[in-house]
Amino acid sequence: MTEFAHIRTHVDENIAVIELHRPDVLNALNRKMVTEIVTAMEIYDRDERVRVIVLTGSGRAFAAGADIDEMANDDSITLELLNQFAEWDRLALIKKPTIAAVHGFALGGGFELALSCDLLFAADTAEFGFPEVNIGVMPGAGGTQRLTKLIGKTKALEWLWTGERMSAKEAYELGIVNRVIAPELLYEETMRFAKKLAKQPPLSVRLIKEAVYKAVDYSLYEGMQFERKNFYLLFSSEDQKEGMTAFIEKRKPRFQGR
Ligand code: CO8
Repeated sequence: MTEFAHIRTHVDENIAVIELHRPDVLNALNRKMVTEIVTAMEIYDRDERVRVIVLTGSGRAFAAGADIDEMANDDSITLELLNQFAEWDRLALIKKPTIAAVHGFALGGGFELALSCDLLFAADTAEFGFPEVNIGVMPGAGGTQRLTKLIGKTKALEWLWTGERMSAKEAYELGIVNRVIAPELLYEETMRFAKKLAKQPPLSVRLIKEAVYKAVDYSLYEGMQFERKNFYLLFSSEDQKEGMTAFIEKRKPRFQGR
């Protein structure tokens, strides 16, 4: 396996495990880390030993979102030219089953990453949310699309507008999470399920996945193109600079609506 800086990987029987590993910043997703996650997923997707891919976080979070320090000074044109979200489109092309095992925070891009997986197992201490609105932006990697498809427009708007965090139990009740598990058993239970799934006929599992997403995601691509233009646009606003600067300076932001 390739050497990675921000993730750790291993294969246990026929389950590949990818662990986000920037614990000092709650696994905040910088661009290199996203590239590494997608690269590892693609390698395991083609690896004959592997039947299921599990994604998890080290330290006290799954991931607390995109790395705010990295993007605080971006502008709309830089983001358009970087085209970083093309990486996220590749995640949707993974053919094998993917399971997110989430403990602690799964916020912003971290929540989007968990929602990009096929199944989501959560520790009862997990907290999910889209706090982007609190720093003057919005989700950019599928959050507005995937959350709305899962829980409907009315509930999605409330969570996205308020930026409040939902508990694992709330996420379960909303149909976002498959299982809520005691934190000390999260990894073990996820692996047990993954190993059970790995015993199912791989081709059936693969083609069922493909068919289910045809039903769910028919217009996801169009939605995500639209979402990302809006995400880029917000980087022209003063409120984005204010929100992210305030976060970095550990003070309350003053938003002015422009
Ligand atoms: N980016 C950079 N650093 C972060 C982030 C982040 N998203 N989250 C936490 N950290 C850092 C903190 O700055 C802190 O670093 P230091 O020790 O050097 O001060 C360290 O992680 C620990 O964090 P806290 O001390 O703040 O820990 P608390 O337990 O007090 O608070 C919270 C935890 C509530 C999670 C808090 O850290 C927080 O609010 N984080 C930001 C959450 C957020 O706004 N996320 C959304 C980011 S925007 C986004 O995700 C846009 C998605 C676009 C597409 C995705 C592309 C990858």
